[in-house]
Amino acid sequence: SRLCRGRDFQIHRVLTAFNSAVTGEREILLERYLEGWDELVKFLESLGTVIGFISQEVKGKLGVVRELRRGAPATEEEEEGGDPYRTLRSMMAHELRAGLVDFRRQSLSGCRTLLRLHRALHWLQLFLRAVGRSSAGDSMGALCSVAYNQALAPYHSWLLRQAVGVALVALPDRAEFFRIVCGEEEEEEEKGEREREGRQLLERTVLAITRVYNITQEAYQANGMLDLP
Ligand code: 1PZ
Repeated sequence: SRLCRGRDFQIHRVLTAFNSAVTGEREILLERYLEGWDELVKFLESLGTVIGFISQEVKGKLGVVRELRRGAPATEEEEEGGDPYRTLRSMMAHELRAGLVDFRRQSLSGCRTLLRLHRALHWLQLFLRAVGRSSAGDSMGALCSVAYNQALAPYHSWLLRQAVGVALVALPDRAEFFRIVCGEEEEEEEKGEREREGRQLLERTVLAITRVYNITQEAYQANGMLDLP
């Protein structure tokens, strides 16, 4: 096993973070949501340097939301001692009230920033579902780009789509993918077991992500924010 296990990607941490991001009132806790993404960044970083610009992009978006959160004292209208960036809905209410959300041109809001992560979560949902249904020999790059074309490409420029196409060619193969997701037992006979466990964890993770995605989607829809520039 590895020396620095704790810093490696662990899919169960993605599962835990996204599961605990949803409260009984169907609120999304931003801290947990961002933690889920932190773990996904570790996964991206384990895929190698060509994917580097994608993890940089995600880290940048996470940084923007965290920076806004740090710099936002609760106003009087908001709960006493309350953190306006505690949940997705409180962030939306706060930024709308503070006039931070620009519906016509690009602005620096948590709402427009998290919307990019939200769309990426859609991509991830589609991709992981496809991976779960895949069989040995299927190309990860192909699964990736089918999901990309559906979930993200419509929001990206032609140039960016070409760059993504190049990056996806450098993706590891399916076996390597499962090794990253499920840990690395060396014994040959453990491979089948590892893949079964991996599939189960994948399924549960997809469910957790789907729940977060659907609640987030409703909140953006309710505020007419699905197209924020
Ligand atoms: C498993 C391999 C990963 C494949 C990733 C699939 C393709 C993702 C392509 C991401 C391109 C990132 C470059 C920057 C794009 C930005 O212009 C846009 C819009 O932001 P704006 O310019 O409006 O501020 N950013 C995004 O669309 C966010 C995309 C994040 C993609 C993350 C995908 C990985 C998810 C986790 C995987 C474990």
